[in-house]
Amino acid sequence: MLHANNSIDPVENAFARDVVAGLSADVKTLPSRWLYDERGSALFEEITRQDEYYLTRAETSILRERQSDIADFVESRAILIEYGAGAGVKTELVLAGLRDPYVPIDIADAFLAETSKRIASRFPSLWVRPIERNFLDVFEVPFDGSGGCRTGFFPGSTMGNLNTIEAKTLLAQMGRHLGDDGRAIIGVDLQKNVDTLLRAYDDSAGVTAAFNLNLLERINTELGGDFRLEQFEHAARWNEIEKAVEMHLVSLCDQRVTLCGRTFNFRTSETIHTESSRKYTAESFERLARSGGWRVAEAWQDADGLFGLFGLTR
Ligand code: AVI
Repeated sequence: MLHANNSIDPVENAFARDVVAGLSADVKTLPSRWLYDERGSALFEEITRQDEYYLTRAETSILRERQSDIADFVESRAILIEYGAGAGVKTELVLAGLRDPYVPIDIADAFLAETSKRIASRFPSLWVRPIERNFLDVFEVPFDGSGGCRTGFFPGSTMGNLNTIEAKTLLAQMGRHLGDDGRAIIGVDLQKNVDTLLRAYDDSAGVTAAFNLNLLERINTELGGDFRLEQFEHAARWNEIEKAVEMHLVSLCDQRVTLCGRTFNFRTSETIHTESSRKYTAESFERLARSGGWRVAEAWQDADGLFGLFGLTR
């Protein structure tokens, strides 16, 4: 809703609420989910094709090379529930060994519709039942009457974008959705030398920089902000305590920004923290899985040991 001064009401608009709260904090931060408007989603797709961004290639190679092991682990279960749809060819590799139905869960309506359409045309006899939800919300996946066992699929290292509380909450929710005999396949990026990690989040073509800066553009367009993009710079930083690559937007001068009828001051070099991508070892992921009620039964890696795909049981 627009106020008399043409600003968006942060009480009613979730994006405005998060931006106002995030920029008002002592350490400025914005939730990474707002990076994914239409342009942000397209830029993310482009990131996955950059030489430096090894994650997608490595995970896809595991799914291809270990397809029969993964099919054995899944044991022709009915019902694949995918947390965050749109993983494209990765989903198709897992679906090849499964029976009905396929349940993609995603907050973005357009993504869900596109994924459902693509999967339905590739697997004409598969029953696709999309659920439009934020997978971090608490909700039920309706019982479909087939009584089959369920498998959860959460690829792409999106787990790494969740903080520890969110990750545990999601794992517990997956436990409820998938049941005591359920299984899950989760992809996470592995810890490695910091140079390789930082290059993956600051590619030479500048696609990741454009992806990060697009958040300011989105604030300008949707919330009437007056960010001057040329006065901010993308930075990827390694946080040794969190074992995470962080994306920041660095203010290049002392400046003042207005949005939603409020003014925010930035000092030179002050940053907005826009995303964390946590990196795991087999041991640290095992600890996380256990804290969410799961046990690691299988661990698959690509030939270079860059990425891990874990098969979980209860
Ligand atoms: C979606 N997610 C797993 C990506 C990652 O690697 O954390 C998002 C991303 N951010 C910058 N590059 C890619």
